[in-house]
Amino acid sequence: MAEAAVKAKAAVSADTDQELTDGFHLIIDALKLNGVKTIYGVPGIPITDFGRMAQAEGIRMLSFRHEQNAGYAAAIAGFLTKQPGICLTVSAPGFLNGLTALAHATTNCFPMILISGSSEREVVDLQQGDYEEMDQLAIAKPLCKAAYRILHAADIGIGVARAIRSAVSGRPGGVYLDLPAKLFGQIMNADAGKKSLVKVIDAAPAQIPAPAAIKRALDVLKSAKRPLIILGKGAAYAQADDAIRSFVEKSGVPFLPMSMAKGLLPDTHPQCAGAARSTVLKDSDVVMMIGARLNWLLSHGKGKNWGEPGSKKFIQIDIEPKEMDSNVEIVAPVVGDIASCIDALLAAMGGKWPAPPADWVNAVKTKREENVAKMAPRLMNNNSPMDYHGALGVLRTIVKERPDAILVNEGANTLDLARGVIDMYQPRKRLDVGTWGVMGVGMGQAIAAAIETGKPVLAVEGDSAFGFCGMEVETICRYKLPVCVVIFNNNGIYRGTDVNPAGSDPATTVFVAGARYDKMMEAFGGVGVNATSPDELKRAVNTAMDSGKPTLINAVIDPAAGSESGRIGNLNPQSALKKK
Ligand code: OXT
Ligand code: ADP
Ligand code: MG
Repeated sequence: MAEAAVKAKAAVSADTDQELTDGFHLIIDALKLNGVKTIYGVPGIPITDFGRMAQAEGIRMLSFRHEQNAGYAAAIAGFLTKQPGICLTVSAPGFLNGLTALAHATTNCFPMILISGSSEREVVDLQQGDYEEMDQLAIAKPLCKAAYRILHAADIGIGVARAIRSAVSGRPGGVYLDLPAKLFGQIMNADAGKKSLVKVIDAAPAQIPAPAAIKRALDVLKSAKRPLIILGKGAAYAQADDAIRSFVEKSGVPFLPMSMAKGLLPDTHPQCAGAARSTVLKDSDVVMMIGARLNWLLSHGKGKNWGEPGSKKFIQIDIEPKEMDSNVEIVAPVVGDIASCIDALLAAMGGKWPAPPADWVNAVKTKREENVAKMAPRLMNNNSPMDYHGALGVLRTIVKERPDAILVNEGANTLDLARGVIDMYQPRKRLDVGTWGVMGVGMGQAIAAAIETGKPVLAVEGDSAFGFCGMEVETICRYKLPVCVVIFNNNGIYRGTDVNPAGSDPATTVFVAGARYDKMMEAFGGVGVNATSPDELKRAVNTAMDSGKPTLINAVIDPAAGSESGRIGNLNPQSALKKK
């Protein structure tokens, strides 16, 4: 099958002697022309041969066990590379499996293209019950930035170009590309086909901020008595690392990194206020956001976390004009791409810039040192079973010693505590649940991080979080990826100690006690380790990171150690009856 299909490219029409091509090859050529090197997906009707042919033509095809994980891989590939990550699925059920990841990419502003095969338009539109019938384009539309369908082989070049430009230009996001089964087999003249392809020029054009906006922003920043810079994952995405560091250092302003912006400047940098989060949010008077939104993760810029109402002025740098004033008034909006905005700010700051008031800088430093000192002894314990701090203490040292490794992190307590404990030293090394707090991103992210960067990956996973994507350990073993998965196994969601008061069924948040996730890795030829103390954990992770062999470490955590919903228990609705 595959061989016959590959040969079709060189087929010659018997009637006219013309060289022919088909939809399969035009799509592959269009993607390659635009620099696509990797596709994440799951094969099946009608895209099985497409995957084979793409592989035969040099595109790296990563076959997953579930489309959702392939989609999360594509989404994070987009974040890491600034090129759209590509996810390929079959029709209806495969498409729907990929859709959560497409929506996640859009929500997180990651460029991604979900390409799904689909059933025949004529049959779908008359609802005549085709194989995997579904109006996929209509369903995808509200969940992504743009959605397109290509019906004719001659439109493949322009369709792929539109999808790429839509994904990466302006605010990046998810794009859906619908390819009906009939398209793949359409034949056209090879020369005309080649001419119909489009190489996208300047897919994400620089968006230069207005000089007046730059001046306004600097005037507000200069007037501050207690300034703060918040770096978000948009700043990490922008890959303007040196300029951002120069700007932050020249300003002298304390900075607070959002989760995936950690490492843009090292967490150990003297201006880092990560360990003084509540203090800087509450007490600052001017806040400059760089690629961060005032959404739930920043309590919408108001309320008790932000001190007295009216006590703040906000400056915001973002590529999306509609983001301004989304939650509170932005007194100095700077609309543009972050690289251009930061360059313009640096140029306008001139040679010298006044340092922020020393009492503010010192207050932040004091609070930070207090919190770091408070945490330090908790990280040194060698308890067995482990608590979160004991286990994270050793992982913190391992990441310090291997700053170019990529850390993937999900869970509730496993996420929230790891974020605080594990310092990051380089940009785009921390990947996690993002804007939606979604569980199950871990294995897709780990796979894409290894593929796209070639660096070793340490995935720190809650046992529940891992359950959403765990079958992909087979994928990790199959492609022999340098991924070390550490499962914080506390027998459940948040804690493993809940009891059902009314019957013999287990409580809703608990899992099989004492499960051995390490055996899953062994089943596929990887290394499995059961670690019951921080010392054992440290040895096992170091061995895995040195060897680069796929490894899964079942880290036994005290089931009583976690708290409900980690650090966001306040978001759980309260029962009205309980309150009475
Ligand atoms: O300043 P103060 O004094 O306040 O102190 C702060 C910092 O200054 C300080 N700090 C430090 N101190 C010392 N040293 C250092 N280095 C340092 N760094 C910081 O520490 C504190 C806290 O700092 P932090 O973390 O920065 O601040 P805070 O206040 O927590 O920040 C607020 C937030 C909102 C920004 C932050 O909490 C945050 O980013 N949170 C993200 C939360 C999130 O997204 N959670 C995931 C979702 S939870 C829930 O929905 C889950 N589900 C449901 C579900 C989901 N999500 N998805 C799907 C598809 N289906 C269902 C499920 C099923 S979680 C979950 C599974 C959970 O079970 P697991 O087994 O996986 O995990 P376990 O819980 O481990 O069992
Ligand atoms: P975090 O969760 O880290 O706070 P968010 O995802 O909320 O970050 O915000 C990221 C913001 O960055 C989005 O508003 C997005 O429009 C913006 N953004 C993404 N890339 C760029 C870029 N290259 N230039 C400017 N803004 C960007
Ligand atoms: Mg758990």
